Amino acid sequence: MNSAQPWPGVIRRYASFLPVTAETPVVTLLEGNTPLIPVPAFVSAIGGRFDLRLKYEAMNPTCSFKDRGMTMAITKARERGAKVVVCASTGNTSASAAAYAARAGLKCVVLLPKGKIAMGKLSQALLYGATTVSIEGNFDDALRIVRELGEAGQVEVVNSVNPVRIEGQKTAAFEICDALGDAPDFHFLPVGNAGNITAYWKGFREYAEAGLSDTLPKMMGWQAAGAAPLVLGHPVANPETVATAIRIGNPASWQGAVEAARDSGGSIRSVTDDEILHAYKLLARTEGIMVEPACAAPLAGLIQSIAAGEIPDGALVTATMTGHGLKDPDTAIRVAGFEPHIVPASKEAVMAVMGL
Ligand code: AN7
Repeated sequence: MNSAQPWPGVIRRYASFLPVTAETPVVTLLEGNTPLIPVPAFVSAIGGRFDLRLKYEAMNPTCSFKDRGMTMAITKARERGAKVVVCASTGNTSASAAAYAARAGLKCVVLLPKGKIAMGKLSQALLYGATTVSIEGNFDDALRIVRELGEAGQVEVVNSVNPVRIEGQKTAAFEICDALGDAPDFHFLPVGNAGNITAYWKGFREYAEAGLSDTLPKMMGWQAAGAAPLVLGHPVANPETVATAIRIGNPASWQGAVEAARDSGGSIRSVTDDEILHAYKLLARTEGIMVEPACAAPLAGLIQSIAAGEIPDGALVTATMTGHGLKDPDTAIRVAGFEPHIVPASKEAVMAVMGL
């Protein structure tokens, strides 16, 4: 694409890789084209000797990677003449669905696990005008109900069980290859419902098959220890983790995730909540980059991989930072470890705080 032209969103940019035609009524908020940020200070703080770049998906219109799949899902829903879209969500899918449905003039219904949604995400679904339903259960319960609604045939399901979601999300792998000139050696990312690891692996393979990249990365997926069905090899009935985005016990794209790890020579492993929060704070303090807790799972995973001697010196490593830190301000304030100093409105009082 001519770099002098404005970014057209992921569907128009990568149309030849997507199930669209010239007549498809594209619904876009100009998602994609997110930065790939080098983070040398973080790498040195964790004792690595490699080049790490973060695919900062927080820069999408609703501040998560979900917008790549949602532009596809809502576009196809409109093409098919659907009137109502519905999804289950740990928060980001609902924010994205609500935004793109508003843009398309479709009715949107989101099913959320009661009390386990980060405040930023809930605020988005509500403000975009989605009918917001709190299920007295977890994400897996909500997705089961959504599948049942889909089978009844009156609504369009926009969860990643809808294959066009995966198609849209694979564009992030294309962008990484475009930015680097080839695929990285390793790609790290968080795994919840497992759509994204499936999508990235598909994207990396399709770009290589098209001759636009030469190599394939090892796919390194990370779950939270309290919600690690892919690591344990069986569904988890009551998943728990501080990283509510990936609080999922029975991932829909189970098979896709297993294949991505196996076929790429990578793995899917887990990190504890303590490891997640350590990496979350460390990234913020060393690089000035705020991500939501789920994104810190692959960062904590990198620390494990360094200890295991898995990352050769000089390797090129990418990691997806799937959502913005502002999605979950409560966790940020809790983890920060201090609160504002409250002082009288005088220069002297501020100087005292500064130790002057
Ligand atoms: C920030 O929004 O499942 O493995 O319902 O929000 O593709 O599910 C979110 C998942 C990682 C995991 N990081 O991706 C939902 C939802 C963030 C996320 C994941 C999610 P998948």
